[in-house]
Amino acid sequence: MSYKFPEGFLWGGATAANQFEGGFHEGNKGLNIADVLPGGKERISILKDPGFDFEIDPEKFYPNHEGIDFYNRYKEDIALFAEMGFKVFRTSIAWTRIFPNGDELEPNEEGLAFYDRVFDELLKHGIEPVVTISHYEMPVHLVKEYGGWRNREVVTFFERYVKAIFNRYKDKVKYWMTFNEINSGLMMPIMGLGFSVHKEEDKYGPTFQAFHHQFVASAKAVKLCHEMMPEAKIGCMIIYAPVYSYDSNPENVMHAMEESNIFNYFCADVHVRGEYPGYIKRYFKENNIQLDIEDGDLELLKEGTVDYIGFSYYMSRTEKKDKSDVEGISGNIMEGIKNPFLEASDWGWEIDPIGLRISLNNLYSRYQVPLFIVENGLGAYDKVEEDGSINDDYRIDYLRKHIEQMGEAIEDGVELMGYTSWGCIDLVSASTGEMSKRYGFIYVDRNDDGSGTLERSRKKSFYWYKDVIDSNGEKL
Ligand code: BGP
Repeated sequence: MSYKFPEGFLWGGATAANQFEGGFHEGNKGLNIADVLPGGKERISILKDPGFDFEIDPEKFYPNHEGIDFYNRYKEDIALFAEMGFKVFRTSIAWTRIFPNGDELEPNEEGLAFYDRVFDELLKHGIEPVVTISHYEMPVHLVKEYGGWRNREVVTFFERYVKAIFNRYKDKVKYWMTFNEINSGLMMPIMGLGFSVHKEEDKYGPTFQAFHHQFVASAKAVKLCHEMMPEAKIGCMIIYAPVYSYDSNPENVMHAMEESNIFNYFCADVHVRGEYPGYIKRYFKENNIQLDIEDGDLELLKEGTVDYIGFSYYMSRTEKKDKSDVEGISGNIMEGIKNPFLEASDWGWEIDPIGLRISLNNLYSRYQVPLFIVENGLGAYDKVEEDGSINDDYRIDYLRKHIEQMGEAIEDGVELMGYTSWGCIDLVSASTGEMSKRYGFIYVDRNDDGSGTLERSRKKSFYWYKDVIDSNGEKL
């Protein structure tokens, strides 16, 4: 069956500054959180239990320092995106390139000039940039000196950063997003909140206070964007994973609903509806959480609601109230009960294309705002054949099945703006810090230990995706 995607559908790929730019010291860039994260098992344990120092150990390898060197190779990479026919390219701006420490008064010209070069190059090829303002990073200095997002002052620094980038790129960027996967902060405080939660007793109250500061910061960015760029669109960005009940026991169904409220909807409710939902107020009351909300904050949340929802979709989750009698946990970071109907990636992420149609319908029926899938894809080990080819049929199969479900959801009436598959060029994995968890259409010769030529080559999926875009999704 072939699907009809709307005219002007935004096909493309997605990346994040800290995972692919490299050049961590170039152009006066300051240190950000990703720069002090090691790779491998050590990273996963830090992500699960944040709390460590921020010093760089000269003996250790830090995968994000060089990334895949997009900083120097952006022209070559953008030419490859153009060859696939990308309409849009999603990336993020590194806060530390613009304000190296985060609390300076004036932006760093070298950092601003770098993104000018990138956006100009994209536009030259007819590719619109889609820009995440903050993707899993913040200046280390702001965390050390101010305690990250727990501190209200950080909102002021963020606002200064946002003003600087809006001012500079207002004629170049039409699609913006505020905080990447803001809701994953519930699972990974280290990323969502930038190392701001260190102690067990700090986990809840300060986490929600930090969320409040991010909501205020986001609303300010949205308002500013609307004032400065009336033609532009600005969205939130959440991670979405439909939560299935383990069985039809109403206790478990209710539990799945509660999990979904907190995980999938809490942040989106504030971003899209501009107010704290009832279930979270109840949660605050029952857990004795009192937020410090300043005068005008609640009005601001109402005034700064987003134009669209950007979201990532990788998997669904299965939940049960009492897990003591179930065997098998899925996932490496976001854990759930194993779903016997689904297969999983090598990292335990359960592959569920129909879950994407469910997600699209859930989100659209709840909010009635345009949706934009800004991440989706299969992390896999790739094998380079002797002749240099990479036959990633498993990736094609994964993407095809997900795009088909997007087609179904569009038939269901969902308003979908576009699709940018994650890691369109191989890059450093966020959860493992490794290169070997690859998502790309473009292979990058770089290994987990930092060896490799960094040479780029086209995988089989490169040609497949080119055809998908060429045919506006008809040829899958
Ligand atoms: C999302 C993040 C990305 C990205 C992706 C894949 O959660 O927004 O930054 O990395 O997941 O995750 P991983 O790199 O761990 O495979």
